[in-house]
Amino acid sequence: MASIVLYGMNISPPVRACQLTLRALELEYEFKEVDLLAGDHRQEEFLKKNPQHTIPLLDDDGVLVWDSHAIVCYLVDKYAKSDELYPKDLVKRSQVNQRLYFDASVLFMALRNICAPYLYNNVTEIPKEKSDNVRDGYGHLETFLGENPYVNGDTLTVADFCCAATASSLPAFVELDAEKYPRVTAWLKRLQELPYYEEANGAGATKYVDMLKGQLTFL
Ligand SMILES: N[C@@H](CCC(=O)N[C@@H](CS)C(=O)NCC(=O)O)C(=O)O
Repeated sequence: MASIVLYGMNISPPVRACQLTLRALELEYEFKEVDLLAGDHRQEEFLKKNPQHTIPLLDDDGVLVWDSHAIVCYLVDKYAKSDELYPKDLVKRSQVNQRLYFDASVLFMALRNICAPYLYNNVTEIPKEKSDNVRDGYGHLETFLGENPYVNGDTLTVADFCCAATASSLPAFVELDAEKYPRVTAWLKRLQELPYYEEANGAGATKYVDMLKGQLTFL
């Protein structure tokens, strides 16, 4: 049995960010399905491992880490042959961290604040400020990218994995307008060329968008 276990569901963007990182690092891992809709994450056995009852959860031979951003950094720090995906240099790391916290606190929250009320309480009417938050998120990414291929410049980092896992799911709510956000559109296309992208993120993102698109009314 693999010593690394990832708990999750592939429709979940933060789970997919971890899968992208695991695949980029060529790590073997076991995937344990946690069905949020069936309430698996509220079962005692899961709560003992993650009292915050969120996926993804990483169990690395007994070391429990949750929050995708903490997981991807842990994986690179522990297993990567180079620090390219999560630089050790203080200044470079601070910039990658900024994008990671942006995903955690702004981009992903724009998604979660629409998705969770629908999935758990069947809230289908979405106030304009919530879809505006998605547009703001795309706008910030567009600015961060500037003329660069990746969100932190010339080099692919874990911040790309986290932001892309979320950004590729947001069209469930607001279409990514290629004319308005050409850099975001080109960046996502660039990431799609990674050999492991489709399996680690693409398929789950498509499933997520298909599941939600057309279910909601935007006010
Ligand atoms: N900041 C967290 C967010 C995790 C999160 O909210 N995951 C959702 C699924 S996409 C979840 O587990 N929801 C169940 C719950 O919060 O009870 C991360 O990046 O891991």
